[in-house]
Amino acid sequence: MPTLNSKWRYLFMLLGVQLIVMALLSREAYQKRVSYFFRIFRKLDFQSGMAGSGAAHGTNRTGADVYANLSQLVQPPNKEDMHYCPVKSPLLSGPIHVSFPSGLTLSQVERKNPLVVRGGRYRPPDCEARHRTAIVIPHRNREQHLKYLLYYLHPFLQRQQLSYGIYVIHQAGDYTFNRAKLMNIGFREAMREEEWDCLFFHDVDLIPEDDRNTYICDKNPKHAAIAMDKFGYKLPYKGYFGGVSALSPLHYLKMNGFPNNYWGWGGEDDDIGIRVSLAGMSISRPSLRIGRYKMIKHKLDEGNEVNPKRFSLLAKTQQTWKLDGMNSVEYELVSREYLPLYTNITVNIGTMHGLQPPTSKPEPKERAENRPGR
Ligand code: UDH
Ligand code: MN
Repeated sequence: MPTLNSKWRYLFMLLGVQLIVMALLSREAYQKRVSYFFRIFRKLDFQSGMAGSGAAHGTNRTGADVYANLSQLVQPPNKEDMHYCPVKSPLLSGPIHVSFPSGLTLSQVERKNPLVVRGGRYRPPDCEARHRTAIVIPHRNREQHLKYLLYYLHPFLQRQQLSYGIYVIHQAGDYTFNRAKLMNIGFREAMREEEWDCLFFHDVDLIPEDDRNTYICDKNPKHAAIAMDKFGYKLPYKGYFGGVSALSPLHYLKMNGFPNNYWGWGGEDDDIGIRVSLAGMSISRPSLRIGRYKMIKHKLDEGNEVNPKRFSLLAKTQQTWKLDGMNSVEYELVSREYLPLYTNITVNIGTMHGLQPPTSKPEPKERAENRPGR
């Protein structure tokens, strides 16, 4: 039988323990500890999702989880203590595991990237970025691919300690697709917003597989997607410039941007490659080991049929590159939306016969042709 005395002792002990717990919780590190536990729960939650899908795709698990070690990202005590980020990011780990889990949602991607702000912008929380990169993605009717790209690209860029923004340039209507023209529009609309020092022109279906493939510009225009799975992780031919490429604003303007007159599939990437040399530059490339990409499997899209004119256009690049490009791009801005994971820019680019039609589309909010870059 406990005596009255021992009851009081227990009561005091209990109170003491409560006081210690409260004192611990109220300390500065409380937040860190709570977020640490949240991160563990999120990690477990996601890993269970990925495990199922990896098996479903029959993939061998190679490379690191693209979100691994991003939990190291924390705010410094105050902003004045910020220094430039190191030349080589300590967050890099090399090969990244890429698979395509079914059931992934955009809000899951949002939750995995709490430091990404409106419009798909990010800057490292703990250091001043050395590079400011805009990603420009030509897009129509590939929402599923976009979701996967965002899932991988956000942490990939964060690992590289870049200041970055993601722009999706969405072609309105169902007239023939024009990838290169959408890139020109992306260049203008991105540069209008910020002084990016590098632009990555990025197909929506290509997922980088190695985080040492840094999304920064070189002295010369860079072809980043040098080793794609669909070409057996080799360069298909010497002048190939498709998939993912990186140009500084100076490079871009020097070659008068990309051609506007390739409607449908094919040819425009070779034209861009030719422009690089016509403008007196050469193509730089990462190593085959690092410039690796997985392409999400797909068929040729409706509205992007193979362009039968591509070879005759290519034969004339030397005569046309100064007349057709950034200095002649015409389009109507339909909308600009600052979404949580990217800035969506919807444009009417017309057809090979000009901007009209389509007329059945919603009234454009702003006319943007021939306006200066900023
Ligand atoms: N794109 C769209 N929507 C379209 C067409 C193209 O968003 O309707 C964009 C997208 O960013 C895509 C890029 O343009 O990644 C290039 O188009 P693509 O992916 O069709 O080009 P790719 O060279 O096509 O990958 C290869 C033809 C696929 C046929 C394979 C059959 N086995
Ligand atoms: Mn593709």
